[in-house]
Amino acid sequence: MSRRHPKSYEDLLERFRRGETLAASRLMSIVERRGDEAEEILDRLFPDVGRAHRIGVTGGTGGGKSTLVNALTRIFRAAGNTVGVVAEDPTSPFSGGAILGDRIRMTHAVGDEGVFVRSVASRGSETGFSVLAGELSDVLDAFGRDVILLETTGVGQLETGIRFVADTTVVVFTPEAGDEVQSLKSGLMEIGDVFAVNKADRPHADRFAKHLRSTLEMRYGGGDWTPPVVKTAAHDETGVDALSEAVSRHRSYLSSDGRLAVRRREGLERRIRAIATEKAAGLFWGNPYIRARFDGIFEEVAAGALSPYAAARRLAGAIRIDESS
Ligand SMILES: Nc1nc2c(ncn2[C@@H]2O[C@H](COP(=O)(O)OP(=O)(O)OP(=O)(O)O)[C@@H](O)[C@H]2O)c(=O)[nH]1
Ligand SMILES: [Mg+2]
Repeated sequence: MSRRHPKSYEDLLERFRRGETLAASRLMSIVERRGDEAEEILDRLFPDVGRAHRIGVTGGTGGGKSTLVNALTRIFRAAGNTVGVVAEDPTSPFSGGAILGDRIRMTHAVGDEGVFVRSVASRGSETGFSVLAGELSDVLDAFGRDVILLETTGVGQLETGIRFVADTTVVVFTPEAGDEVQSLKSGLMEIGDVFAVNKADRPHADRFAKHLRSTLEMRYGGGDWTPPVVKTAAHDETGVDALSEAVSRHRSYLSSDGRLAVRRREGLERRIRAIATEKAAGLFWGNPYIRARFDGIFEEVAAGALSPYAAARRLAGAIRIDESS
């Protein structure tokens, strides 16, 4: 019982505020587990959040996102920034994330207190990875990290959520055959503030980059910001300086005319809605009235006497009756 008492993290918060990496790591574990304690911690940290530049790095599997994040880390460190990294690990619940350590080769983090790396299993998250990524970023932000790099896989229907967490979203494409058509049609086109054509050491990189540039020019040309396209070869860090410059230019762009504030407001709104929806669903399924009636209604559907929609309407309607009584 006493472990659940708020006092159990009071000491952690104090050590966190003194800059202890281990305390930050523990707080992130609590946030990752979610629940009341996680919420209280995030409530407490919120006033200290908002200073860091949050950079999302997303794209298809194996495109070189981790390699780019590692290279960008070196560049941001060299410029005097502290760095936090949150990397989504899409490992299935079956393999349990055991190979996590091998997947992310953060060589520029080794032995450097100024770099904090956290990999997170994205499995089992109903709101997608982005809400958790935002919360973990809050912890790193309150910890005083200047730059936060968020690696997410840009696959699946929740792929675009990172756009609402990151100030700057870097979309990573590769020039591989077949990607051209697929990539340019994907939701990733909508969310990139900066595009990297990685594995530029491979054939057709120029052609792909040109095509991407003209597509973006058509879409955004004449506007305030046309997303730049940077060719990179992350494995030997070619072009990564140019990529970090493009990211910094986007940050400057956001800083003028209150754009950053507008963007963050949008992100916060999304986040509140996602959390509230999750809470409402929890209340619904935890409601004694619903619990008591579910089995009976379900049996009616199973017996063919009621349609699934009619059953759901009856359940949802019951909440209203329950609340007004
Ligand atoms: N030839 C070449 N290989 C690269 C380049 N960048 C990364 N790689 C290699 O591509 C492989 C995948 O790189 P990662 O950085 O793990 O890619 P990722 O997008 O993080 O992969 P997931 O997180 O598994 O989706 C590794 O073997 C890298 O060494 C590049 O620019 N050129
Ligand atoms: Mg990776």
